[in-house]
Amino acid sequence: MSTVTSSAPVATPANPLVPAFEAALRRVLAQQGAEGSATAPAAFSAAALACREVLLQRWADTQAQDAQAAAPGAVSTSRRVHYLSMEFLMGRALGNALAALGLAPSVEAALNNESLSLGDALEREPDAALGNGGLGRLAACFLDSFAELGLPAFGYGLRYRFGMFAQRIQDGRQAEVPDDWLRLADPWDVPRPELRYHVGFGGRVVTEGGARRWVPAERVVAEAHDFIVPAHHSQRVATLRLWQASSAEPIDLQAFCRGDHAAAGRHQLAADTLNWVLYPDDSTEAGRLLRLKQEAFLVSASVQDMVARHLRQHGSLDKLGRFEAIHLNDTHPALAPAELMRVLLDHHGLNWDEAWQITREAVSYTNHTLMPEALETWPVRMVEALLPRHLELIYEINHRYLQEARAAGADEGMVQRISLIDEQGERRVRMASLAVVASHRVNGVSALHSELMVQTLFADYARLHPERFHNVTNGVTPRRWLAQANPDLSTVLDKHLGTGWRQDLAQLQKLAPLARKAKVVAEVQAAKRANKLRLAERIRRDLGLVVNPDSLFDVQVKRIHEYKRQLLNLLHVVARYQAIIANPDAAWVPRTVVLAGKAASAYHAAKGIIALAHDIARVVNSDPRVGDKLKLAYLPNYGVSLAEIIMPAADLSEQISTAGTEASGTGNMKFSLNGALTIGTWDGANIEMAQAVGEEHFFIFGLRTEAVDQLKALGYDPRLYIEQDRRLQRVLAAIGDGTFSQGDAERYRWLVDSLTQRDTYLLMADFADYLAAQERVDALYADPAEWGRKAVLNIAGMGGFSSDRTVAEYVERVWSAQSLPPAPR
Ligand code: 26V
Repeated sequence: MSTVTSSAPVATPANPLVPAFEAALRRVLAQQGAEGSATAPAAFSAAALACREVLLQRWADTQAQDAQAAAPGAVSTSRRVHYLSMEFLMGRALGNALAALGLAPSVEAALNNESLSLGDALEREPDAALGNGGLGRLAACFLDSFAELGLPAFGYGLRYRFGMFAQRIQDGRQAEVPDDWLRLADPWDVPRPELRYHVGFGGRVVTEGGARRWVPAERVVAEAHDFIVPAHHSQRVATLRLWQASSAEPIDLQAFCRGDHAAAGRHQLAADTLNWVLYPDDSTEAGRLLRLKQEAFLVSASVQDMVARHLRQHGSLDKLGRFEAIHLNDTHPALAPAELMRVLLDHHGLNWDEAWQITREAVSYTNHTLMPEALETWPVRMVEALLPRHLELIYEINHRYLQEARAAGADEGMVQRISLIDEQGERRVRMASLAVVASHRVNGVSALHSELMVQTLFADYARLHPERFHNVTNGVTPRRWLAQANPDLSTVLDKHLGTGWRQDLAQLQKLAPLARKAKVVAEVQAAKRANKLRLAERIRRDLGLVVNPDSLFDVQVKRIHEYKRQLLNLLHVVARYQAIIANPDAAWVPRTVVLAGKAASAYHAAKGIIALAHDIARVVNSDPRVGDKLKLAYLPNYGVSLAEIIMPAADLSEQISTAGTEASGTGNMKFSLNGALTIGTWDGANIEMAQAVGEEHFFIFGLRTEAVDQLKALGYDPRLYIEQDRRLQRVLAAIGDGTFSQGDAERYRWLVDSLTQRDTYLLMADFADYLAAQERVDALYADPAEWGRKAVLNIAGMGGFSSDRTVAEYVERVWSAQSLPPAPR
């Protein structure tokens, strides 16, 4: 299987890269051949190393171009973007690099000469899974668009030794295994030993000559490792700069000589620990101090790197905010404004007003969730112990901000609400408040989310500074999520639309009139069937389960969270199972329900949902009365590479969060772009997608946000819904009586209790409407021509959901010099 054959059309017969590339490839293969026989891993590293040479040259050229554009006197409208994120969910890089460089055909030929296959080589690459979910994958799509749009931009992150854990399923339960993604040498890693900065922790602040100076107790060195992201239609690249910590102190030789090796390496170990893991747990207290340290480390190294580059290019700091943009991907890097203030005040001697003006011009912030449990706050005592100077600066920012607010008429209640410090109980720093106060722009990630953001979470700030708040709806890169992941569909699109959609996704519109042509619909359906066969093979390989490729592939893949309601999906599976048993001879539309996703390791309810899915699957899949009328497949270890197989193969995309809870979603876009129809609630970006595609081509169901709020305000009682619905009663009874848990009626009692007593996410209230929508799905699927027509219209409507459009809007509204108020001087 080759996933890059429909690569971008840069691959002309006279691709000038080819001769040098082939020579490099032959050299590496020969070396490896001499050391043993050439194998798929050898083929992978040979191809990657050969790409690396080209990328390094492009990196140097891009930096030179950008330095020229930033030179004093040059007219440049877009500021250089520094995208700070604790997560970048990159996935594999080789297929993307080959597609971008137009080198796939020549590598394929070279490998075939050695009896190797490109598909096998691609499969050897571990995913770079330096992220948890949507937020991290969005950052990865943005890097692709930065390169493609030629934006001078850096992603800044941490070089985690272990990425997102690998998920194993043992006895139907999730087990977490460390993801040792760097166990093989990483061919993409470009160490930059010349880019090193000191980062301090702890200690105290002293006054010297009237100025405050921080004397940290511990110092680590941050060293840059670059990962180069190529554009597909130009020679430009974007840089992902990942920081690696090492100790600034050498080993303690005296301790070593005493034989106390642990004490001798203490500093080194403390520094190493910083890079050990990406926090997979968005929901525990454990390791929080280390997490805060990681955030401070990312922020300090990145801000120092930016200031150093700016000084090299401009010689002074007064215009820093007009040339450099610092973007906070959620609040995880929200210490950045405090760090920038520290550098400007303490290292460069600026006064407060100058430093604050620069900081506010530079900083902007994206909020990615309104869920109160996910809002980051840090105990004041923790910040004080680790970052005493930053805490002083946060206090001063707060003091001045609250004074201004009082002067503008804020009462004490308001002052308490907008304060950067939460004074209730243990005092805590509110990171979202710091991010809003220090930013000139704040945005949400879909129209609904941005609106709710200013009505709820940031209502006070929005009243005080309405001009700060904007919406920028998320998008996904069509290069990875259509061209690379779905070569068959890409070929169909190329034939009818030309190849330009890779750069300008809006061209998909041209497909809409072709939805009436049976031949075009049939071609799209043939591509879908090929992708379904590929997924069916993966399900057989991973689960030993045989599924019917002509059944309706009904797919929900994403992190497991109660608000995303994978449980509602399971309730439907059980209801359908019971209905099939009750009436096996009815004309059932065969369905394969596919689930995948990881649960945070301490998130017990989410893990319970995974267990229930496996328990239901065991019973349903082995019931001879059911056959292929219904199958449930839970694919383990969901990640970017698995998503690349799943997205193109789905008929139906499940986007069923409780209205008002999913900030945007991006999986929803990937599915629809690949020709799935969506069953979804009026939530996040589902709304804008339905409007773009036409609501009549969407399966919309469920309560809308206002209705959810109203119901909750009136005192929601799930029992009222259960009492009225016999199907719901039977489903809950079966889950509660051990039907799926080998007679163990205790196993899911907590779950049934929670649904009948609290049902925080309103599954009971939406159940009947969800089932009705599923019936409409069945009816439409029974009419393949009509289903196919709507699938084509879904693809055609997705032109607006490219991350190129998203990034262009960030440039226009957030990152351009024009988005700043005129300079006072
Ligand atoms: C959410 C929650 C919800 C309650 C329990 C704890 C917890 C922890 C983390 C999160 C999500 C944090 C941020 C995040 O990943 N947001 C996702 O960002 C995507 C890109 O903007 C967006 O498409 C998703 O809707 C949003 O959930």
